[in-house]
This record gives sequence, structure tokens and C-alpha cells, in this order.
Amino acid sequence: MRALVIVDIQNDFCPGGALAVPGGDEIIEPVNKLATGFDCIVQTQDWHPQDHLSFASNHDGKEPYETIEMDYGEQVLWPDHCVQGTKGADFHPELKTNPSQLIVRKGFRKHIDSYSAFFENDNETVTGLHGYLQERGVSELFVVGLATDFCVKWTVLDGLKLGYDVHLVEDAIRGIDIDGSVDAAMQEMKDAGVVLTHSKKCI
Ligand code: VGL
Ligand code: ZN
Repeated sequence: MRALVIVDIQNDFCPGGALAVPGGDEIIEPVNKLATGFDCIVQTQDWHPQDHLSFASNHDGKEPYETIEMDYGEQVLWPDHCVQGTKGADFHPELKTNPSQLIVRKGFRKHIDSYSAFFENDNETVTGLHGYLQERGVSELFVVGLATDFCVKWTVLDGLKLGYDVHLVEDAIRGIDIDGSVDAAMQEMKDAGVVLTHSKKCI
């Protein structure tokens, strides 16, 4: 069985949001269409407390996009985004969320960021998504959403590591792009074995 995994299509990652991904809202139409062809649909939701340590504002003298060392390695510092219960953390109003069967929240632990839908950034703490997909008999993932170079990339790489066949729907992703990070992410995902596809091919 195949599953559609919709990553972080939230107001803060769309134009006008706190961490806007260029063209982030352009993927909503293909994602809504794609969802009509799937029996298993899950969504992720970036869901941070206000004191989250991935926010530059919680570190004296630090600006967004600088990096720091966390217990688990290097961490990019972000503008405050997707704060629990705020409008920025809501799904984009045009995204049809009714068909989604599971919403996985991530990044809710103050001391650890979480890009992947499967593991937090320590590569150990699980979100529970793998168990859910296994119990539903899913072996193939179709990944869409934001942002190509962060949450989409980590979801794809972890999905491959966990043994899923992972398809990346090229017209239904957009990236933040810090110093060429989108091209680097695409290369990393291809090297790891992702299959590139188009939304029209997988409904
Ligand atoms: C994301 C940066 C920080 C993402 C989430 O959804 O790609 N990026 N939090
Ligand atoms: Zn975040």
C-alpha cells in the first residue's frame, strides 16, 4: 500500500508567514488533487513552544540563519515560527485537510528540533509515524510539502533508511534555499535512492 505524506503546509511556511518558503502556496493545488488518489494520507505539523531552542530569539546575540551547536550537532537558528496554537502554525486555509487520516506534530520538545516526519534531529527520538505506517501495511511513500531542503529532505532520507520505497513529487515541493541548499538536498536524496515523480503521474 502507498501513502501520501504531506509535510508542513502551514501558514508560516507560505508567503506572508514567519519563515516563508518562496512559492510555498503554489503546491497546494497539486497536493489537494493528489490526495484524491490515495487510501492512506498523513500530514505533519511543525509545532514549537515559544521557548524552542531552534528560535534565534531564544539565544542572546544570535540572528536567524546563524548556526549553533546543540547536543545532537549543528542547528540552524530560525525566526520564531509555527508556535503552538498560533495562526502561523495552522495549515494553509486552501489545503484540504479533511482527507488526512493522521496528523503528526513535531518539534514540540524545547531542546530538540525535528525536521523529519520519523525522527527528531537527534536521529533517535521517534514521532511514531513508522509504527502507524507499518500497522497500516504501507511500503511506498509519496512525499510532498515544505521545505525541500529541510523537513522534506529529512523525511525522504529517513523513509529510505527505514526501508520504504520513497517517491518525491517534484511539482509539489518548494525549498527555503540557503546557499544552494535546495540543489544539495536534491542531490542527497537522489544519491540515497529517492524516485522523482510528477503529481500527474501518481494520482
Ligand atoms: C522547517 C525549518 C524549521 C521545515 C521546519 O518544515 O522545513 N524548516 N522548521
Ligand atoms: Zn520548525
